[in-house]
Amino acid sequence: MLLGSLRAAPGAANMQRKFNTFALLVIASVVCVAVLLHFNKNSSLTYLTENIFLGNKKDQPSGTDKDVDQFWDINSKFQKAPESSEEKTAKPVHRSTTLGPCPDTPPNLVGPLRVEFHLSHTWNTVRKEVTVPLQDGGRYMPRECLSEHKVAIIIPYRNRHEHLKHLLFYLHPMLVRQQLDYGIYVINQDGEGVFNRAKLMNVGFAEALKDYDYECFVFSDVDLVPMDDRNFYRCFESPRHLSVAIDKFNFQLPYNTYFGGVSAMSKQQFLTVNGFPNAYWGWGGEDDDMYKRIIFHGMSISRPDHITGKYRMIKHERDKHNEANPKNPDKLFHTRETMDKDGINTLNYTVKEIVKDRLYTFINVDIKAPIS
Ligand code: UD2
Ligand code: MN
Repeated sequence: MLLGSLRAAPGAANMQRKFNTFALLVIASVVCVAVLLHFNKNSSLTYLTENIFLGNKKDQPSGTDKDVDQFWDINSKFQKAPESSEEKTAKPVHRSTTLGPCPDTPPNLVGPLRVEFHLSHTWNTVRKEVTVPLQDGGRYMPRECLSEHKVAIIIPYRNRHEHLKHLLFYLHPMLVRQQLDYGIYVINQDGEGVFNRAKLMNVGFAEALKDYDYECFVFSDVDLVPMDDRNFYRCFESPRHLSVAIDKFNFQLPYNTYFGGVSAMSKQQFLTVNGFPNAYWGWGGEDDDMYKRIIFHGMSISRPDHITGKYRMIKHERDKHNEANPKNPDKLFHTRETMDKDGINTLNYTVKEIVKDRLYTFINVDIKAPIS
């Protein structure tokens, strides 16, 4: 169609007048809006728009709908016009202010784990292969959510380097998948005196609390590696026995009141029973004493099932200076009398050195051990 054909149409002059009036109205509106915008340059509307833009660009790179909603909530607090131009770019919204709690069931668990000890690692290969983002001292907290569980893992220790490497190789990735806010503490008994596993646990409890506000403590032998990441290293309503199905015992409890290997107690539960006894030097009995302390204080034991509670124990001989102590079984007849007089309230030790490795915090401690 050609432009000239419109002029020949009937009533064309009338149409032309209507069009001119409409065009004038449009131009007048545009001018009004421009004048309004000019005088409202510092209005909250402009400020909010800038903030959203900066926020989306800098702080919400992979924002979900929920993130955007929270972002709006936060920004609505800043709708007041800024006093100076610097204030416009200040106060970026940090993602941490919008982190929600981690879900009760962590999303990345894999269930049964393949655990093998035939390969020998060097410390360097373990450090390289444990790729999770740890802070010094074997500390971790999830970035994606706020963990509900502040857990210190306490490992009584002396001269078991190979075992520690195997354990950390498997444990760190599992604890990360469990979305714990955790730290690993290796409590090394200094010197050649008689070993005392329970006293080292007490030291670990006291020292970890100096480091961070832990609410839960997992006490673990160095040679026990969990075979299922659904076995939560966290605390429960009752003290928890975690190592319920160890290969060494044919994946069964050796006896019903068994509390050895790996256990978890909240800070409150541990303080209620006055911690572990300090009086069990050498091998045996200290785990049974803890079991009795728990029962005598009116608590019960919780446990995972025999599938999630599976463990492999690294094979070993009895260590030097940790022979079975024939005096220990007798002590178990007196737990009721001794438990409030011997424990975390009478603990005495000297820290000789603290080393923060990437994979663990190593605390070398003199526990005034008798020479065997
Ligand atoms: C059993 C229990 C253990 C504890 C012990 C009696 C199991 C799986 N474990 O372990 O919890 O009750 O009997 O005391 O039933 N350690 C060293 N260096 C040493 C000696 C011991 O690091 O020289 C540490 C290490 O963390 C070890 C733990 O103490 O795993 C227990 O000692 P063990 O492994 O020699 O005793 P075991 O396997 O009979
Ligand atoms: Mn062992």
